Amino acid sequence: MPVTTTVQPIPHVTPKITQLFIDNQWVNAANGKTIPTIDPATLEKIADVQLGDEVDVDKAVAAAKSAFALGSPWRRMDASQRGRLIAKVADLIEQDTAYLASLECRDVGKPYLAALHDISFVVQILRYQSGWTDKLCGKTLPVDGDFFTYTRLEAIGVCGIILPWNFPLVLLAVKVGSALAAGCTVVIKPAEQTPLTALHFASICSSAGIPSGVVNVVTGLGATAGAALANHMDVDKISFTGSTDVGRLIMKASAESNLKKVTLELGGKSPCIVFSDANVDHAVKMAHFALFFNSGQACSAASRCFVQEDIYDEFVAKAAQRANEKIVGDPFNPKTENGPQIDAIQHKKILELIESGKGEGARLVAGGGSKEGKGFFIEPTVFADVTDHMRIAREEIFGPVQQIMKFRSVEEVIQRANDSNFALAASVFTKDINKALTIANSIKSGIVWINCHHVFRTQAPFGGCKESGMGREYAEEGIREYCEIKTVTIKIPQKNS
Ligand code: TXE
Repeated sequence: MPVTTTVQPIPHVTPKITQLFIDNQWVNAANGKTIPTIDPATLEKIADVQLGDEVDVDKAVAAAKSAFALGSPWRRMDASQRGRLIAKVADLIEQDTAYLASLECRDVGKPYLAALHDISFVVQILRYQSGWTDKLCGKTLPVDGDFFTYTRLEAIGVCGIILPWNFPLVLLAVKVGSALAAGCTVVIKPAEQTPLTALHFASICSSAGIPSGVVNVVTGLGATAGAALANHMDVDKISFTGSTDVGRLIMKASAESNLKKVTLELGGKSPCIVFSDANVDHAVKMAHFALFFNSGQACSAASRCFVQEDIYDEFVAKAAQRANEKIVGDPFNPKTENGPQIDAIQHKKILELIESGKGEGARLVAGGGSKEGKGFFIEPTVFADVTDHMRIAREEIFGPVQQIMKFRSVEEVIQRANDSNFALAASVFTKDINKALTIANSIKSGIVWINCHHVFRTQAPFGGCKESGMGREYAEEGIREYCEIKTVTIKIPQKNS
């Protein structure tokens, strides 16, 4: 997707808004507390935002419930008008590209160019969803007997949207845009590390004319604000992206409260399979991108790279060289390829896993430690000769650490690639279409990329199997996740087929 560098960044950007957004009002948290949000590249405080908790979540859910009440302006609005409002939100986001990309760059620590790309993708997502509002149709059904039956797609209701910090505005747009397209109302709980763009999104929704209470944002911690949403009796659905551990807590909260619907987009340990007939330079470049994209903080990161034995040594040498050349540093420097990790907890977790790799006998061929300087930087790291039982081959590292393993045959690599609790994505590099399709049909995962990786498109569904989650996002499927199907049957005197 084309991204223009002519949109200049605002390097020391600070947020215009730091309050909660409830029922179209900007308010402080009821407890009067705030929480700082930190720039992970400099460790400077960007701003203090409200530390919302259960009390604020209750108010936001009440507002969202009332906005969804029968006869409300949102419920009575034409579907086409709902679409126009979502499209208006997209237009306003596009107008604020420099501000939003700069905020995202500073709050997440992602390179400005990558942040620009995110904002451009957000606009595409919302425009796509805006076109779906008046095309979500039920069916008429030829049922047995003298009846006329049709189905209606109805909005689920109040949706709790719990977000992570790796793609804050993209994931917000995917979830909230789909929910609004279906006619739902939302309470958004951004990640505590990256709350800023969600607050600006709320102000844009208000400017676009989205009715009061339809979009609400409560910033705060997962264990309080997030858990309050997951346990709430008036929340009809939770859409969550984050860790598998918290995904389990959300399912449990649903089971123990009102059996709200749940969509989960969780961790991964995605394989990237490189056959010896592939173009090695292209495969090295793509496997590198597949892992190091967003500093390794992507759920579909290719964190198990299986390389066929004949090209293994060449691949390892080139992969190490590419990692050593990577420019890691100030996200506002246009030459920077990777910024820091999000926070001290992730930084520590990644370094600990790197040490486990060294300890378990993997061969370190690039990086291997923290990078000098203030922020949460880690050297681009590559391990070769990784075996399937090492922790770095089994656990989600979520950092710039590539694992390379050797394989011999198609059958062997299929068995090894499938030997994981996760099943989100996979990629395969080969010139042989039969091999590519054999892999595509045999790997358990929600997504397979052939001779490419991380191709995210608003028209194509995305989501995982096994412990990588449930449900799909993007595309028509993603919007249908926010709908219930109602079957209406009418007794008729006599049918004529
Ligand atoms: O995630 P959490 P963390 C993975 C990745 C990473 C690990 C931990 O492996 O290293 O998770 O990251 C909210 N009830 N991913 O700790 O805790 C929290 O406030 C309700 C993969 O940041 O799952 C935040 O808004 N909500 C992933 C969101 O959940 C709760 C992206 C995610 O936080 C909660 C991020 C609770 N009890 C991490 N506890 C991906 N799939 O892309 C926390 N939260």
